[in-house]
Amino acid sequence: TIERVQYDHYKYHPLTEITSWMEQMVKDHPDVVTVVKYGKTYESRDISLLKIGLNTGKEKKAIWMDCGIHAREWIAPAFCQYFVREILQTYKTDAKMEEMMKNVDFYVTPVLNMDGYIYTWENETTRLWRKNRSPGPEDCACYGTDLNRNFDANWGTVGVSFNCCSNTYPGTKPASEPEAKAVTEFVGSRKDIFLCFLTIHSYGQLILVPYGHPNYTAPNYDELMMVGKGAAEAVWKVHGMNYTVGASPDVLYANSGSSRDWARMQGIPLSFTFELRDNGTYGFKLPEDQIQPTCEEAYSGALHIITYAHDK
Ligand code: ING
Ligand code: ZN
Repeated sequence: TIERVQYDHYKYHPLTEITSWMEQMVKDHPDVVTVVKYGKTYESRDISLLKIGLNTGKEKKAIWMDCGIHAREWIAPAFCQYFVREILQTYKTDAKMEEMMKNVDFYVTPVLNMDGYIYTWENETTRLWRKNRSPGPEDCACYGTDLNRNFDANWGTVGVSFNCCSNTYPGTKPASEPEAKAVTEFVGSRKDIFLCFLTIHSYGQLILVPYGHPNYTAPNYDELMMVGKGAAEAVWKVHGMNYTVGASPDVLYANSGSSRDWARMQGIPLSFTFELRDNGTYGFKLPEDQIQPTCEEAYSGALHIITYAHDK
């Protein structure tokens, strides 16, 4: 007999375990889950996502979710994995989830910045690394580009530093980095199918809408705010945590080159950044005993947006 140890969703996992978990999802749900490799990191690791949905033979719409674009935000990959488990567990008994699994495919990337994620697992001195691991330009000794400043969305204009040692270094040009290029090419080549684009970060308890640049407002800003506020209310109902909704210049500070803005500029109507717990008490080092409540509330918020996108 085969005895399988249950995957512990309420612990943080190194990349090797997350990769095996992805393969296990395909083995456990071969009719619903596939792994799609869509690029390579700077250090040549395969960037992969789980494509999840019921095969209906019809053309399907899609939902995008990526986690771990910033290396140190460990709660984000934990959430993507929790999200996958939840939808796979609920669709068999929940009629609404079954309907959505028939109409859309979920494209979930648990760890986008794999090189950076591994680096944060190396030792305590590198635990707070944010960027990817590509070397800077020739005249600079530092490593890493901020992947959430590297997308082709008002690239390099606000909320960046061209000092390559900075945590907001946007790279040498839009999508100069293989990780940002992979998302750009995968989503960009099938942008018409995506109803919604969710990119998961920590921390700050925010739901951010496009755009990060103060001079631009999304054409459907009112809709984005309404849906975002609905999501924040859904989050609040689970454990009473407050999430603030808005465009980043209004909520904190302006930024450019984010994947959220890029996705909206590509025509994907519902594009959001989630900043999960907490508000700074533990910050990026969110204790493991908060993984479960954080994931439960964020799932409720994400599902609010996804359901709206599906029903629209
Ligand atoms: N924050 C995001 C970042 O890329 C952001 C999103 C931008 C938040 C601007 C607030 C203002 O900086 C994190 N935590 O990565
Ligand atoms: Zn982040």
